[in-house]
Amino acid sequence: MNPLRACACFVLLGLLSAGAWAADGKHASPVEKTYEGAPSAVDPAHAKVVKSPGAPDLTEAEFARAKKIYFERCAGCHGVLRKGATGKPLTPDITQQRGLEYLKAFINFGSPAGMPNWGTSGELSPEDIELMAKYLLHEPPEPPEWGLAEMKATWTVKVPPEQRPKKKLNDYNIDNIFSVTLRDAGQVALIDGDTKKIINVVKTGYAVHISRLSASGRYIYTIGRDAKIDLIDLWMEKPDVVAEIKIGLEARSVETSKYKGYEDRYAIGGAYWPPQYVIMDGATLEPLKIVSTRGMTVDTQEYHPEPRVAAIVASHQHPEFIVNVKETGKILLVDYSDIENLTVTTIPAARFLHDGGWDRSRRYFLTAANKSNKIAVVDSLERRLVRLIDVGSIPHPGRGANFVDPEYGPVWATSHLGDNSVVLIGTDPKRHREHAWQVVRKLQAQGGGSLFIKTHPKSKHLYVDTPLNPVAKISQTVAVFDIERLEDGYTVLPIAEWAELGEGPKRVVQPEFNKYGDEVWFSVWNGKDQQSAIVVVDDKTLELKTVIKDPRLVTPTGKFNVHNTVHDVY
Ligand code: DHE
Repeated sequence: MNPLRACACFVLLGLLSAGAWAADGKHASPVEKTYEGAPSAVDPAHAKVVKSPGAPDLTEAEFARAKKIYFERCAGCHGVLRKGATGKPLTPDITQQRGLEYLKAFINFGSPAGMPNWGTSGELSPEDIELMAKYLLHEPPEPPEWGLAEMKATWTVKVPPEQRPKKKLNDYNIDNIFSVTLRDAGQVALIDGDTKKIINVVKTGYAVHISRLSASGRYIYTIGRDAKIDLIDLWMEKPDVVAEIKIGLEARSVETSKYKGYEDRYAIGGAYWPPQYVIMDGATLEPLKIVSTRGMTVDTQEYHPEPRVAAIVASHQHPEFIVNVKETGKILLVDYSDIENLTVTTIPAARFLHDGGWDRSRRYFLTAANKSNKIAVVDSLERRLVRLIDVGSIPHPGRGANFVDPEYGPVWATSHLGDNSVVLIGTDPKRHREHAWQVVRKLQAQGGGSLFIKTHPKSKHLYVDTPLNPVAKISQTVAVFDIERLEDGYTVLPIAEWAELGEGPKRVVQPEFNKYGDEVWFSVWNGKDQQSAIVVVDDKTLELKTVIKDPRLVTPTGKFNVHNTVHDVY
């Protein structure tokens, strides 16, 4: 796997596809495909080779090369088992019917539906295209399972709980620390939000994805794309990793128990491969209960062998984790009060579930079923689906943004990958019943390619990023709406320009507030060998406050403020 390649590919496809957004929402734009098509962390060497009747013979070496290309370039969209996700299914019953020549043309030229043009873009040679077409006629090789024995073999407690500090041993204002993903370095930087100094750079999993906090705010949990979880103790003199485990071969999500009485007790990791989640001891990461997500899809009720675990949030209403299962379109409420006799409530939503967050009351979970162009609303108190709401093309809220609309009352907002809209959904069924769970406003922001949107209870601003927009002027800036005058449109902040970096894509990604809600941080995400930065903006004046630059800040993307992440403030 080579993250740089993915990044370069990003740029190339971005340029090729300027303006080519998926207007119908069913088809992916090339940029979006590339976003989903990052190299799979599943090591192709681990997959068992199967040669199939009806497929041309491949030597072991050819098969191995094709497998590698498939896991690096194709698995993100078509699935490890080729059963299809946002890309089409590619199982031999289908591919053998289509035939070799058809497959070669498809791989070479791509399709308007979003398949990248691997050949004509120069990404794959004619020999590799021939090889891939032949490979697709074979049965998909299956990566291994990852059960308790494999997890335990990778589980290390570096500092046992009894040897950890009994009280905070440093002078940091840990509530205002930011855990910053250094994507291509496989590290997180812990940055002091008060002084803007780097406290420590900690080695984590490959292409580390997100950080989440324990309910007390003491522990940070990070998850790598390779499914490695690292547990960082913020009470140490110099905060560092105290335990680690690998919960599968590929993963994206981690969360901790936040219900009263269970603070810091459990952690949960959700895997893409194998499709499963695992509940762990919060202080040591000892794996306690592993549950597979394989099963029937929500709509056609057919078996899916690879339903990946997407976002997980911790309920504040019950001792439960809320687990999005992407391909089956189901939301699981996993009761951790008795993990021996586990109770799981299954809520039907829509395919393909991705990310989401709480409304401001922290009772309703709003989550994107992104290829269905819907937001699902779950009432975590009554454990039921409230509504599926039609929104724009491929909603991508991150955790979304909560604020009070001057006309419609409390709302939660999402931006979109596939169009320029920002959709506001009413969230107050008590005092604004007529607007609850309705789209009350659609704002027009800079363009498609948005990933994250953010505000803070103390802020009057709504920030909308557009890092995947193919136009540099848009991907390198951010749109800001005045919440009290939404109809006035937006102001554009030239974040990347403020960073004064050299060459590179310089995508501006993921706004995150500090604890006090008076400054907002943006990553300027450059290539792995180029300089990146974090730009801090004064939320009141919308002026540049400071730029954090350091050679150690390699490809910063997500930023997680301790206070805001503990309390789900967004
Ligand atoms: Fe993410 C959240 C999956 C690509 C940055 N990303 C998530 C979540 C999932 C997910 C399931 C929700 C986790 C949760 O809340 O428990 N992301 C995926 C992918 O499958 C995808 C599309 C392709 C891949 O191969 O990984 C993908 N993500 C990206 C990126 O390319 C981004 C922009 C840069 C990076 O660091 O890799 C990226 N994803 C993020 C961030 C969050 C996230 C910053 C957390 C946002 C938040 O505020 O909570």
